Amino acid sequence: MSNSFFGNIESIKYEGPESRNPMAFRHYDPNAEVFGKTMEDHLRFAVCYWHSFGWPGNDPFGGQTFERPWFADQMHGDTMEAAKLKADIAFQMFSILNVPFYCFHDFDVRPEGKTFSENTRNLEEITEYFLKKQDETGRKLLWGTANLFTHRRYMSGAATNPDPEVFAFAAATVKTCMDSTHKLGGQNYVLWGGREGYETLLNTDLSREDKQMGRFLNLVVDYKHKIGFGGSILIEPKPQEPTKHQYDYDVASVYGFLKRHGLENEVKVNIEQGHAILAGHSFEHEIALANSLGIFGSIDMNRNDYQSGWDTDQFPNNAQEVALSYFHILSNGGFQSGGTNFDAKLRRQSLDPEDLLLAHIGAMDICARALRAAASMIEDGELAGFIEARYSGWNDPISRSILSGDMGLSEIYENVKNQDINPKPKSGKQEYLENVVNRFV
Ligand code: XUL
Ligand code: CO
Repeated sequence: MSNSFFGNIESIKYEGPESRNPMAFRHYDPNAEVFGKTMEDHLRFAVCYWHSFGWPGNDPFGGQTFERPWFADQMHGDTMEAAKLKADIAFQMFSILNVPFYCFHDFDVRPEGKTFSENTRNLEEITEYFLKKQDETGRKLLWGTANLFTHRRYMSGAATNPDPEVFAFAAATVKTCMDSTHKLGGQNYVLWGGREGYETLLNTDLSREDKQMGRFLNLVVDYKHKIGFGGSILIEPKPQEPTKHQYDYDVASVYGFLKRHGLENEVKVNIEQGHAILAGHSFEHEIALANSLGIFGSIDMNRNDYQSGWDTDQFPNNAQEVALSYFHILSNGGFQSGGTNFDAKLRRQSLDPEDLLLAHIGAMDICARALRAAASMIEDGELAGFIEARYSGWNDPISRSILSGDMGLSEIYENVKNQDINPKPKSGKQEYLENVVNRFV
């Protein structure tokens, strides 16, 4: 194993806001108490395997820029030996950063086999290896997932493929990934339907594909109960890219889908910042909506470039946006099984191993600052108090009977006429509330 990948850096420590050491945290102090819990327990950070250890630095116009000792071109191909070296360095990085969790797709961690059985054997072997690494380092699995989008067999979708053999292959693959996640003590299992959508309606039957996807998710939920997996099943919404239109467009569409298939009490959402932006929403909108529908699960923390229009998966660096996101997460009681997974990648010019550390240090610091700001906003109470007061008119008996159904349209009409009701508009106070937020960020 290569101990020298990160040079002689052994661990990143909290040094406080005044520190100028680039290899130290200025805000993330895992043991600091915020709002009755340690920062570590609030934020539940996870490193994602695919961007940090799998991605070669390519973009639509250029190929590999990164050189990594575990890449196929440096080893003798995509081998188990390479997968184990990758795991050694990945777990080393989790420890250096003191990140408690990680997340992976099967495709990120094992060599790609020629057959289903070869894939399964490879996944089982690497799962055993991960178990040992988890024991040695004390790191834990936030979630596992199956990559049902890279291989050419999935070009027309996995669950929504017109070919039932692809559906079956994908379902069997998910079973193996759930087994691996369960064995590793994973706290969630994620499904992101990268190709569950369409390129053109000219070749697509929407109602069939919805039924197929509903059946697929029911199979997953049944299997979760069968094996006694105690974690949450999470769907990750995204509106498009790679397909023109993805069915799990946003939190609202996912909720409609879950209701249609009787799964709204079984499945929650993993919300990604960049996906929210692609859907034309803000991150906090998606989180707040998931809270109000009772399906909030976990987050993929990153940021999209606001000009490029792609899913650029950058590390977060906007304190205010991140603070408002954690404000909604904390207002809802904080993470249960979920956490903060950095689904973020370096820029392709960031070649040095230390760039991986610097990216995570900055991201963890931004989240820590944002967490403190969010906790202060809640402790202060002014924002919540304003909303409470804004709707307080609904507490009177007549307004209550409108909502409860006791008053119908004719009774409402009689009341407005008899009382000569004449509403007086009140200010929404947006600028004032934005100023309140700025007191804390
Ligand atoms: C793709 C994406 C995925 C999911 C897991 O945009 O976010 O990496 O997080 O499949
Ligand atoms: Co994601």
